[in-house]
Amino acid sequence: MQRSQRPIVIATWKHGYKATQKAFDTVNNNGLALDAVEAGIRVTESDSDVRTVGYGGYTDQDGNVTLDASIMDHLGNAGSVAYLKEIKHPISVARRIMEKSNHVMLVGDGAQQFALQNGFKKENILFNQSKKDWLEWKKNKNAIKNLISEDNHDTITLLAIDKKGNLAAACSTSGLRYKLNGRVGDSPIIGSGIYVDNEIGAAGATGQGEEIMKSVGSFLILELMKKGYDPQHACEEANHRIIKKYTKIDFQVAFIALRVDGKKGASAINNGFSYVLAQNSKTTINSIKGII
Ligand code: SD4
Repeated sequence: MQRSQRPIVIATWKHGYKATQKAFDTVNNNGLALDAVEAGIRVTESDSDVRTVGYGGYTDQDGNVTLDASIMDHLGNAGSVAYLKEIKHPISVARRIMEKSNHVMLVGDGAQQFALQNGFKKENILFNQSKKDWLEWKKNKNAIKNLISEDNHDTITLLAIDKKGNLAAACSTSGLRYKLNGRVGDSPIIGSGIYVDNEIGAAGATGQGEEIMKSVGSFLILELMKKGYDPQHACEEANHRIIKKYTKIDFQVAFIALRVDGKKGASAINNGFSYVLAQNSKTTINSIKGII
């Protein structure tokens, strides 16, 4: 298959606009796909308006912001962090783990220790409004029922192709709002939250992490593409495999994919999902109709 000669970036959710532009600028200026996805995700991690990524993220049930992130390059190298506290850019810690340690994944105190030893600073990442929202939620814990709403789902997942036709993927999240202390989602799990096979393409996920983990969604999409599914059908099939387990679905899962030739796919179980695409120096927000 002919590799794309033109840079392309795709991101989950419309809030990924600024991240997509940053990533696209990076690849468009001859940067690596890996640098592009990291740079893009850092934009969202710093943005307190995005309430489920980095600074500004919602807390867990105990009022702590705990972050998950992962990154993967065109050589199949991967790094990830989970349950990381008080560090503003988990995506950069994930990359440092990939590049500077013999491991793929560090969690909790160990991940924080590694970050501090590698030049990252401890910072207060609890946004005032997140604390207020948590105190409010504690008064009436049943108030959040709608797991499908965009407010509760906006992990940033970015996929990029650079001018050499190489791929990279990354994602970052504060996970599900008011999750149990210790809960980790799909985002830092290589193969679930993201996956790259530079011969085929890249895929990434957002939504109810438990469902994405149980189906190893991003790896599944790459394997389907290897079998000949185009990126759109591969994303849809990954969702169908989840849907067929249930008679009633009250959660959202969405996938995005990019093939080496530049063809993209995006699919969501429910309405409300959007993705951002940057191509030919044009960035667009695209809403997706849910499968069910
Ligand atoms: C998680 N998948 O922790 C993440 C949450 C998410 O959009 O994507 N929200 O389960």
